[in-house]
Amino acid sequence: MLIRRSQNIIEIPQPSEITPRAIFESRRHFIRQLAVGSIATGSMLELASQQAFAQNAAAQKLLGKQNPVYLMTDKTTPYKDATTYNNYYEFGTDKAEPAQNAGTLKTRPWTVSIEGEVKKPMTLDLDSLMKLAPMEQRIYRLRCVEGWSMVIPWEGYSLSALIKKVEPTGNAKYIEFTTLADKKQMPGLNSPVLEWPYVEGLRMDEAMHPLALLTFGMYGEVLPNQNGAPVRMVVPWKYGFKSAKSIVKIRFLKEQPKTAWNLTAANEYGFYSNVNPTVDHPRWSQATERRIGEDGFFTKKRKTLMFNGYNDVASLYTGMDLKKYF
Ligand SMILES: Nc1nc2c(c(=O)[nH]1)N[C@H]1C(S)=C(S)[C@@H](COP(=O)(O)O)O[C@H]1N2
Ligand SMILES: [Mo]
Repeated sequence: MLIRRSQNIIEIPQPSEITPRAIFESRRHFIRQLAVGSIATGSMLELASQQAFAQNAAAQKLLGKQNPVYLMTDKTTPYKDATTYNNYYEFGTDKAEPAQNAGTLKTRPWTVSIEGEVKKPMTLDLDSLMKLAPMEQRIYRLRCVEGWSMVIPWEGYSLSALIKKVEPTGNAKYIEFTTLADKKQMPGLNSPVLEWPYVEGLRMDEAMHPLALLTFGMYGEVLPNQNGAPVRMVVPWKYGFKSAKSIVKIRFLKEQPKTAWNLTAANEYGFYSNVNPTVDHPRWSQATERRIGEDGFFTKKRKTLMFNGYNDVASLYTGMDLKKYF
């Protein structure tokens, strides 16, 4: 369930599959209390975070202020699972390989250049980029096209803050993210599995949506390398591959960018790739998903929700045939 707050707290209830109603209701109450900022919850949250969050003693802390607009009743995925089951093909195609191989990624110094259809092109070092807007913590569900999902507390700010800063021209209709491709640091680049560098993109109005998060951390710490350090996107209403890791360049374009997965297999990976349980991938059903960390032989799969439950974005696609523009 996604909690949205405008003037009042508006809840968008989702069918709860396995939770007995009483527990579901009390959780709802708990979240509502959180959203209005009742006193007791600060410490309760802290307790929860100590249990579920950061377990990497060496990691640098990066705790954003929790944004009550983006909370979930779903349990957060254990840190261990979120950091050892990854897709990051630059470090290998096996889910365990990024955690094993990404130690070679050098995340400082790091710069991101912002180019193309903007009035103020700029190259920002990581610290300047991180200071551009207040760091928030948002709990988002991320759904991979392979049929699994995770729930992760991310640290970052809306990409729109950066977009406003560089002042796009009237020609800017799309935004392109290019990620690092350095053979010296990334053994996976020797494999022709994808066209390197890994490139992703969004339409401008999608990129401006407040949900689109420019992300620097998770679980109150800087991003582990395997999760896309030092800066990545998290676009929670789209399949995970749209959320590019380790971004080095952001370009504003007139035309739709050529994205890595779309170039590799256009019939399988559309440019939009909004989570949509009614449009199957040729090899995987998108109707259900398995939540990483709660796998077990008898674990029931969860129903996948339209836009991954982020119904807020629906208005971006009015009049569009989402079967055609998958
Ligand atoms: N640069 C880059 N970004 C990437 C990928 C990748 O292989 N390379 N994999 C994508 C895919 S398929 C998914 S599901 C998510 C996984 O993010 P996570 O490991 O933080 O869960 O990252 C996305 N971003
Ligand atoms: Mo994915």
